[in-house]
Amino acid sequence: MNPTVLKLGGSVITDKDRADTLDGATLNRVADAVSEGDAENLVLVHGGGSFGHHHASRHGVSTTAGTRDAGAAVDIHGAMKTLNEFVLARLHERDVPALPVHPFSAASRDSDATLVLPTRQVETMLGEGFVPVLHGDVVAHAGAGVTVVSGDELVVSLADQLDADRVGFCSTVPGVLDEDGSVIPEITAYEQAADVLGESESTDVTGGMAGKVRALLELGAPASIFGPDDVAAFLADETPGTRIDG
Ligand code: IP8
Repeated sequence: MNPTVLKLGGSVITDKDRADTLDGATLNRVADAVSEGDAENLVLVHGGGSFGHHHASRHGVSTTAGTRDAGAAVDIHGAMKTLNEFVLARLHERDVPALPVHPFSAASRDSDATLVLPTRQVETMLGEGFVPVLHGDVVAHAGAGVTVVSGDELVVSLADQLDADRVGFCSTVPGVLDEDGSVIPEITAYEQAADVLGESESTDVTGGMAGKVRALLELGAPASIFGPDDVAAFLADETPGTRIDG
């Protein structure tokens, strides 16, 4: 069985309105679902929420705007490591054998911004029965200093390199919603979602739901976008929320 990659959205596990603040209740619910589900061959990735994004915007750093200020880079990275420690602690409390993987120490971008993410350590951890937990971070970027790498980019790269069977995105919403607020069960082409998502073809891959849908349509594996209540169903091999399969 090939790995499953599950992203926990930063706004799911943190309180978006307060810097450096967890949404502890939701993180507990998600950690419960992971501990009760099938954690074999599972790779977790979490986003930045009010930890990474707060510090990145304070320093004016994004996926495209870099910094050459080492202190700023370490500040953003430090916030993400703190969040990662919280996530690991909640998983360890539930006996999930989670290990940290900090992309800053391993990944980079080349001068055309392509992400280079080594995965041998992740594969070895999986082979030894651990659950690697990566996170959105900063990375050295040729020609730009240090830029942000989003958890979504990490998921796409991991899914591709590990030949993942399934990819899940736990978001604050229960899926991709149509005009009436109902979950669209399946998206197989970008045009299907473009109207309701109201974003242009040029949307950055890390920018919002439209960009996410487009990146996921290009993945070799089916992906699902669902809310925190559906993590257990996803790990039980169901396809909650919106299934995206190009
Ligand atoms: O929340 C962003 O990760 P994302 C990470 O997955 C930082 O976009 C450092 C802002």
